[in-house]
Amino acid sequence: MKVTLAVSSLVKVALLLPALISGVVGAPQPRGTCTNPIVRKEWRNLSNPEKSAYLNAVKCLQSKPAITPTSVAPGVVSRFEDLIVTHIQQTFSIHFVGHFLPWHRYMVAVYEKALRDECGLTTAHPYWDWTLDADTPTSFIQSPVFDSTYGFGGNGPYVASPPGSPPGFEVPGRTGGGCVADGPFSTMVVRMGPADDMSGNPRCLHRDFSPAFASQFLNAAITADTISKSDYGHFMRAVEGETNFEHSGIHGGGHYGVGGTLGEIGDLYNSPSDPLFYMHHANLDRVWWSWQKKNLAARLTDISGPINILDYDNALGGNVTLSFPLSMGLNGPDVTIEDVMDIRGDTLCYDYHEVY
Ligand SMILES: *[C@@H]1O[C@H](CO)[C@@H](O)[C@H](O)[C@H]1NC(C)=O
Ligand SMILES: *[C@@H]1O[C@H](CO)[C@@H](O)[C@H](O)[C@H]1NC(C)=O
Ligand SMILES: [Cu+2]
Repeated sequence: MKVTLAVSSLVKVALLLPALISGVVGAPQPRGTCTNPIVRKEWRNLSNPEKSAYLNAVKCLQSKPAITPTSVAPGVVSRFEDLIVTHIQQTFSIHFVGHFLPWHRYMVAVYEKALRDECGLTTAHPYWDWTLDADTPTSFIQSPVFDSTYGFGGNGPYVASPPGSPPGFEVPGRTGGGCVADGPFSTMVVRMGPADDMSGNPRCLHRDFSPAFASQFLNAAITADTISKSDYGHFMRAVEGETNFEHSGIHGGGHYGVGGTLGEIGDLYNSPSDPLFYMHHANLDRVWWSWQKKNLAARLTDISGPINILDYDNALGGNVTLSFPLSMGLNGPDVTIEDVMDIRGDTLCYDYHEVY
């Protein structure tokens, strides 16, 4: 069985070779190995020039033309938006499913590759360890990630919810909702969304910090508890939490802690419009890798969870398995869950500076 899997994955790598991801598989290496992984670091462990280079690479991607045809997404303009389109298209098949973590692991890797290959990034993708900031609501808003020079900028000014908003729409304790006024993305034009609208709605980037919510769901204790789960099924459900604000997991903690009700990163479809999306998801990936590393032999193959959204009792279908396909649309080659189980494997080739 083991041999069969190894052979089939070698065949797959060979087929994909022309399109292979360079930050993901280094060219001079023998096929099927990852001997020199790039190392992802926490934002505050980058030097200031490294921070600026990363932010400039993101702006570069935002200034390059899209590869998505306008027949698919009429309003798409930039290369940065290509992955947003893919995320919007698959929203209901990549969240609250077993492959939520594998799909988003692959998404961050594909984004990292685009920043490196197309925009000259020389470091690995950084991550935001929110546990360093989430002790209190006040410490959260003071995170260096929100710095206006060496960070992603901060909150928007307070804006009331539109009249007639449904109950349950308000993220508890939200404080913003307006345009991000400082930092490198204060002049950014957001075009995709809201929700699944891809017709192009040019507007500013919004944030709606909900500091108490962030502190509640991104702290070190909840993260440690998540990583303590004994199998992938329980681990995955702890990461995603429930679809309400009372029982969010660390995933919702980042999305709603920063995006609240009115910020793009709080929009289930359009969340990758905020560049912080990738900083948050890189850390969620690091949480998964931290969990995997606690018993790597078993957890490089431990996968389960529903194929269909929220179908935890398998009423609509079964669980995903290692052969389940993951698509990044036009942004990268199709892979399977098996291909992304190991971040130092045949398809991905990166590591984390520190794990939990
Ligand atoms: C990252 O930076 C922090 C704060 O500057 C420092 O305490 C820590 O040792 C650094 N971590 C590594 C692995 O260099
Ligand atoms: C699906 O996975 C869950 C854990 O994620 C597990 O409890 C359940 O038994 C699995 N269902 C089947 C049919 O194997
Ligand atoms: Cu997502």
